Amino acid sequence: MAERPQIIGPDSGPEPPFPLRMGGQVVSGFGRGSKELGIPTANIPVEGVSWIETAESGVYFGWAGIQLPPSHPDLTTANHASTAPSINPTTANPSPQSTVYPSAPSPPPSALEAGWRLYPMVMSIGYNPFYNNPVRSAEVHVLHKFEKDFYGCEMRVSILGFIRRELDYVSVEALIGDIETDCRVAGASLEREAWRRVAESGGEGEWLWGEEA
Ligand code: ADP
Ligand code: RBF
Ligand code: MG
Repeated sequence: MAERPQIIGPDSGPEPPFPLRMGGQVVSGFGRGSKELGIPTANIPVEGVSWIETAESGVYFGWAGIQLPPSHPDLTTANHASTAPSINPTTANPSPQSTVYPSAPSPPPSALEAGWRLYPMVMSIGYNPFYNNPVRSAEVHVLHKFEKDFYGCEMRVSILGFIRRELDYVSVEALIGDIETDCRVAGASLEREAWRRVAESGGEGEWLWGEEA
């Protein structure tokens, strides 16, 4: 994709139909080695999500809450901003390493003690035309560099906006290049005050840190 907007949605915050919610335990995905591409995605089951069938296939962004187990190394590194990792040197985007993703608001002490942490995220909903998946999937790339996996953990997402439609690509490098842009667009969109506030108490917060079913 050549020309792309660098920010999504108005400064006043998300607009209907957002926020949309989805949650569940992180399961194994297609094992396609998206980690080797530098883009791990936490897969969550789409069964029982009422809006998923009618949602447009594509890339969305918002906040994610994850309940990490007591032994998880990332519990100590609380909610600070994360620098984008170097994803793939062969792509044409300007140094993603210099991108700093916004930190999410902090959950209250009780939720922190229970292992909940909030992060910015981008996610893909659809059939991954580049890989021709037979089933619709939902996978979340959390904008944080984790020390360790979190398979089996409870994950909650609050989706606040739509970035672009799902595309087919001529090469894996082209796909990675667009995902790098998605990450930057999500970070820039979420760091605005009204969009951060959505992840606080009284907004989507209680959902994101597991206090709401
Ligand atoms: P799978 O095909 O099983 O989904 P991936 O290569 O996509 O495998 O890796 C996903 C797993 O990596 C997640 O389930 C999670 O445990 C871990 N992980 C580590 N860092 C991240 C991250 N920043 N975003 C999403 N998942 C991550
Ligand atoms: N797959 C596609 O086939 N087309 C896409 O446009 C596409 N966009 C994605 C955007 C993001 C932010 C993420 C995290 C993934 C995207 N994928 C896309 C899915 C990608 O193919 C998938 O993560 C890997 O195949 C691992 O399952
Ligand atoms: Mg995955």
